[in-house]
Amino acid sequence: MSKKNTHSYVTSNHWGASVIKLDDKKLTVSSHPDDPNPSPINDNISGALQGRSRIQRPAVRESYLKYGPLGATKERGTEKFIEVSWETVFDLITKELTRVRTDYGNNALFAGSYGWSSAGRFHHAQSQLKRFLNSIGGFVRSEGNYSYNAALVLMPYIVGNFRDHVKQATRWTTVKDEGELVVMFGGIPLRNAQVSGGGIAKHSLKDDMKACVDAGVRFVNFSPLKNDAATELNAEWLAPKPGSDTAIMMAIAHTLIVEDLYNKPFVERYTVGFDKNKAYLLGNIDGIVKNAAWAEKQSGISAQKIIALSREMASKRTLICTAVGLQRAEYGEQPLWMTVLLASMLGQIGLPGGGFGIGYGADASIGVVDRPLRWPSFPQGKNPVEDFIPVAMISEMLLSPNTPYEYNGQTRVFPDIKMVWWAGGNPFHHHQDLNRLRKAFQKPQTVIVNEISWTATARHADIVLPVASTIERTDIGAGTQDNAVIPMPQIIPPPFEARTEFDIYSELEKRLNINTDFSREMTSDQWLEEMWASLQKEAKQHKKDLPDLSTFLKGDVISFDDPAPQGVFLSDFRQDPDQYPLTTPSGKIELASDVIAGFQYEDCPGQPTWLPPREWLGADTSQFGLHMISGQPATRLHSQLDEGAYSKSMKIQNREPILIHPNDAAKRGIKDGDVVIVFNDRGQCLAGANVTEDICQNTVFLWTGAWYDPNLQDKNHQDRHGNPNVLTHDYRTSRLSQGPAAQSALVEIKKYQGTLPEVQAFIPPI
Ligand SMILES: Nc1nc2c(c(=O)[nH]1)N[C@H]1C(S)=C(S)[C@@H](COP(=O)(O)OP(=O)(O)OC[C@H]3O[C@@H](n4cnc5c(=O)[nH]c(N)nc54)[C@H](O)[C@@H]3O)O[C@H]1N2
Ligand SMILES: Nc1nc2c(c(=O)[nH]1)N[C@H]1C(S)=C(S)[C@@H](COP(=O)(O)OP(=O)(O)OC[C@H]3O[C@@H](n4cnc5c(=O)[nH]c(N)nc54)[C@H](O)[C@@H]3O)O[C@H]1N2
Ligand SMILES: [Mo]
Repeated sequence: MSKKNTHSYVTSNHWGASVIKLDDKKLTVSSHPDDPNPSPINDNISGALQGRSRIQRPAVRESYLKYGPLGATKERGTEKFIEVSWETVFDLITKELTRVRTDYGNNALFAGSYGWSSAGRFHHAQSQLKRFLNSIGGFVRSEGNYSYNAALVLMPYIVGNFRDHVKQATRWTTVKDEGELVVMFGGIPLRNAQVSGGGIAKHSLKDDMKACVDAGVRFVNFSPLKNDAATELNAEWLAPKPGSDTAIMMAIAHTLIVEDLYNKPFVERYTVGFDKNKAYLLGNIDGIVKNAAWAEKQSGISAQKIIALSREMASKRTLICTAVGLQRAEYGEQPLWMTVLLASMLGQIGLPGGGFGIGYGADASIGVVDRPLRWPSFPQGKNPVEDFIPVAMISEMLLSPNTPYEYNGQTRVFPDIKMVWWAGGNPFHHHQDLNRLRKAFQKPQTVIVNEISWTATARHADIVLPVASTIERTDIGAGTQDNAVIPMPQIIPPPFEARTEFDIYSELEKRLNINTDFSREMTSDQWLEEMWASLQKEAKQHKKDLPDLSTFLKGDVISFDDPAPQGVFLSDFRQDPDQYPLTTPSGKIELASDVIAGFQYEDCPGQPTWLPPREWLGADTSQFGLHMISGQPATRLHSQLDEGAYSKSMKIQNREPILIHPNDAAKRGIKDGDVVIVFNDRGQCLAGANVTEDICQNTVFLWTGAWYDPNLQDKNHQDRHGNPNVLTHDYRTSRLSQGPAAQSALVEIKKYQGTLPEVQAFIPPI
């Protein structure tokens, strides 16, 4: 693309490259012309970054400012903030960091700081914070993520490192050429594939999948939501009870056994433990035969359908795709392990267009493109504190210091945290059971949050630092799994008194009167030059000459060759399992695991097991009759830029939409467009009813990401805006992975009566 005039810039976000025109302070954001399927999330940028919710100046919670960390009187999240100078805030932080480290040590400082922050290799919020804290003795970190924690912990025991495997996912090009059937659990929602960690130059998934359909590949979609499969796929839609996929997969496996349709040589050569699965599926262990009739009772999918599909899967080149959304539920390990068992029984792992893939659709790059070389990054340094928590145990850690917990075969003890510092994440978006998190957030003596906007997390802090966003700082864009580098020039200066995080820590480094390990006494421009030079060197080894940094920043996307356009997952292992063993204990696929069995967790035994969740439609639904799913929003990235135009355009009377089936709505006297109260024992929120046959009965879908807006005058702390995490529980997947388990929650709904309260989430608390 050529630049139209001096005020037109290319930039990057997690949802893709875009072109921004600056016309006398007015920003116009459009999609990049080379992107075949650009994301409309771009439309949120200008409205949100220049909106009312932008943090303008450093701010301190009123009673914290008056009485200090040990004297603050009121609850966090209830008070007004006082704007102060950078001078004042730097003094406060310097003193408090020194006090906490001297009195309690660095392991009283939690800076797990989970969250997606923004694209850009240098101004990455967590890397900046972690490097700074590492230079002064470290911090307690968090391990894993909210996306696929069960997979991160389970998969190494049974197939290998999950992050590596996601990159090696079988490409759609091979499905087009060799595939015949794709069976999706949780679909492959194109709305999710708008996004790719670190950015993506071209959204090709839609066209790649469409090419498969044109080549005659059939798609089957097990999902509560019809449009988890794009219309173009003409997928057969089967809607099981949420949380019952494991039972369906077991019945398919059972059918393959009793009809002698499974691939014995594959199971024999490439796997261990199958005898245990066979005994379990045939009912020889617990007396329950996991046949199709049994699965029909659990899932609502007819036995006949399950048997017919089993036969079809065995007779065709079949790819099984399981969405990571399924494992974000109680016992989330089980559908993963069953996916691997099923694919092993079909015996097509390592063949083009066959086998399995977990997480297709969770990121625009999976099965589409990969990174040809290591992109430069801002080094975090070494953390002298060894302690960590599994990421989704944040409330538990703050509420129960010094108590033991189990995780992945270890018994660990929670640290006693006195200070929390969060940069680039929004726990009051991402964590479950927000009323519990509110209580947990009262525990530390000091909470610092670096933010662009007045999110609920910023409102629950003591000290809030206003930071620059992507368009207000210079950076180098490159997606973790993309084959392009994207310029990210500074387009406008940081507004009001916002500063880059690099500047903030460089200043603190001086005041703390310590070493200069953080900045190395370099400016951000010098760091960028150094990072760019290292990329130029790497690129040269790949026979690619890159321009100098300033030319790059003024220019356009630079693409490299995709390293594996015809990649097939585990093809090496299939070819020669002795030469290319897996990294599992046996080197083979572990359909039963002695190591996991040795942990003796009844919530995650040593082989795939049917464990009905505490909350699902198979449990007691007399009080709360609807299963609530809360997946990723089409109109934004999580909670980011919720004040933007596109995000707001889909809200109903300013509330987040909740999808509900016409029969469920009629039963409750609810009409399309009504505002409803969604409630259970844990909390309540308002939402806008979207009555649609796209969702199966007895299930509702409330997107994540509406900014938490509790009415603190109300005894239920009713959220006025539609945040599902006031309703989700904080149980987690199992003791093995301690992952978030948001998708297993029961709720009830009624029509809202009376005058609607105003949504206040975007009004600054100053
Ligand atoms: N119920 C339910 N809950 C879920 C999920 C679900 O399916 N259901 N999904 C989970 C998943 S998979 C995930 S990954 C999480 C996502 O959870 P998060 O990653 O925490 O969500 P984001 O809204 O992306 O939060 C990023 C925050 O960083 C801020 N930010 C952006 N750039 C910068 C920067 O440069 N510096 C600083 N300091 N801040 C910046 C943004 O303003 C925003 O508030 O949510 C999880 N929560
Ligand atoms: N637009 C947009 N895209 C995003 C994100 C975003 O915030 N916005 N977030 C990104 C991130 S961080 C992640 S981790 C990925 C997440 O990617 P996923 O985890 O794949 O996304 P989800 O929307 O949580 O879940 C996918 C689908 O699973 C279905 N599902 C849920 N429970 C069940 C079940 O029990 N059985 C079956 N069969 N289906 C079920 C839901 O209908 C849901 O639409 O998305 C990424 N993409
Ligand atoms: Mo995620």
